[in-house]
Amino acid sequence: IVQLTIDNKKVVVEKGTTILEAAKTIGVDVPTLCHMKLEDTNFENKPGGCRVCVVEVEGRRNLAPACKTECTEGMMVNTHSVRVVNARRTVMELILSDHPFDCLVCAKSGDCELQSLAQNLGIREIKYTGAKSTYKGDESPAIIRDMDKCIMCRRCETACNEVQTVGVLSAINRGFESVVAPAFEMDLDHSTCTFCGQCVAVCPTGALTERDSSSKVMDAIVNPKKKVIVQTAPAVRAALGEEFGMEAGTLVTGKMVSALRKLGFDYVFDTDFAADLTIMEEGTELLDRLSKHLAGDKEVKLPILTSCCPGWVNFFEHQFPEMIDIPSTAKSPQQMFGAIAKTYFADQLKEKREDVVVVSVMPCLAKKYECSRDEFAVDGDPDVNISISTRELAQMIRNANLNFEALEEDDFDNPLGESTGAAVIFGTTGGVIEAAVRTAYEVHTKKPLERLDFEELRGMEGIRSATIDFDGLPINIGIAHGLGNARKLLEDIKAGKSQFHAIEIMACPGGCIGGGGQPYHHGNMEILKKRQKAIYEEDKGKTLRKSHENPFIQKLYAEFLGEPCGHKSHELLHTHYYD
Ligand code: HC1
Ligand code: SF4
Repeated sequence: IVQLTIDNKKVVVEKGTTILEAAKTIGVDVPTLCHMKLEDTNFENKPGGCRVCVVEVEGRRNLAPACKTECTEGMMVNTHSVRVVNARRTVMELILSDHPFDCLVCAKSGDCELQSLAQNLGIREIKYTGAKSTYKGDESPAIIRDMDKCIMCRRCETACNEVQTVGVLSAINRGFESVVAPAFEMDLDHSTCTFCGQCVAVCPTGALTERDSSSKVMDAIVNPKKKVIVQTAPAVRAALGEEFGMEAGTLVTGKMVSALRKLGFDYVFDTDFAADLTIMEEGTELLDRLSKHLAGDKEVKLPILTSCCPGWVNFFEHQFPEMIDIPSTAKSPQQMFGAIAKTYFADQLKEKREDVVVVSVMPCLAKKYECSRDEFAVDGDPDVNISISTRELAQMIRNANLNFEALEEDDFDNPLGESTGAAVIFGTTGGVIEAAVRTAYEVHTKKPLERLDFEELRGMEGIRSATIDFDGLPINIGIAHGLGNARKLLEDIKAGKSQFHAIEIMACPGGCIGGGGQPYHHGNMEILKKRQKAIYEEDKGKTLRKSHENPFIQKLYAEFLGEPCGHKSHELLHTHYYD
């Protein structure tokens, strides 16, 4: 225990606590551009590089970086003396001297931590001008890197290398030339990047942003030859409101539908419909593998791994190529939706598939990459034409000058807009496997479930496990979110140590609610917990909460697909992976 004084307030903290953390406990927010601590995890980025967090410590000649200085007994700290503020201004002026001045047209404008700090410090002129460092641009299908805007905070490195263990980004070169980049400065597209977008989620400036496709969407909407269909992912409704100043965890499903209709989409459908469909296919595959396993088939692969997250698919294709026959072959709900929209629904509309444009609104950046994969197109026409993020949709709503908060609640169109509570919970870690359990249990036991809420599968722990009793048959379930956690479960499978029958993996911490395309949460895990709560709330409020009870899914099988994992399903709803 250490006792000190910060801004005339007594503080008692554990030994080893930094001034930055101690200040936080008394509500003093010392500014920083590089420090990032992901609460509830062990991940912390503290290179001590930006020097914005300097504070004055009585008796010391130099100002001290709060993120790197440990509290000592009797320390007297001042976080906002004139000397401190002047030093911060100088630091900012130096950072800005090597930064492009295009705030007005920067994708990060309004969400940029550098911009808001400059504002808070009242910077009104760029004192130091001269040479600026410039780097080559990099545009992948999902992410744009503009390293001229990088301030070397190294947060993206922590996200990519420590949280995700992908290891694509690292600092190279020295001095003025230093930059964070993939090895040999190759483009992200040629690296083993999974497009999870977690680097984008933590970047304080406009150095890492999504590839914006909203103008393509507007072009399709104004094209009279096209029928434009939109599908919205489960996690979007639990976060979109934040872009309009609403409290995190406010469900905005009805307002979102209303906004999409006003923006001019011909049909407003729900990815949740396809999530129910995914459960029918993936659940059947799980039960099929299980029954073969119980019959003593040594060839059958268990555990089955969920396959709806494209960041995760990229990860195992790159990093565990010898295991590509373990994940479910079910396409993701985004892609199942596209395949059904461009066949079954296009037929109903009597439209050619090329004249139907499918747009998805996703919390994810990897979905942009996923829909561009060759295997998800027919004669060059993609099943999903354009994927935009939650942030891009918010921008489209602002462009149209809609007053989001005041919008009436509206309902999705049918048939591809009907969904159950099981589909909604896909949006959070643990939800996909809980949805699968609800259906697989009833199909396997032919008995109705007595309880629908599987609390043992819920939560925010990075790796979780539970055994669910399928009427005498114990099913061992594993859950991982964040690719670093996924790696641990995969290593166990590789070593023959895994006891699981089924594992759900989501690339982003929190699952899709923490996706790289969601409103920036700046590392605040409380926001993710509120979004998670909202997802379970929406599930609870649904009349139907099991995927196999969705009447439009039943109709789709009866009229078009036949049976789950049947011939037509295999053709339209399943995929294969590449090593
Ligand atoms: Fe997800 Fe999924 S849940 S992957 O996290 O399976 O992005 O929200 O749309 O496809 O349904 C994302 C979310 C999303 C798919 C579904
Ligand atoms: Fe790493 Fe994910 Fe960023 Fe790719 S998108 S560089 S995998 S953090």
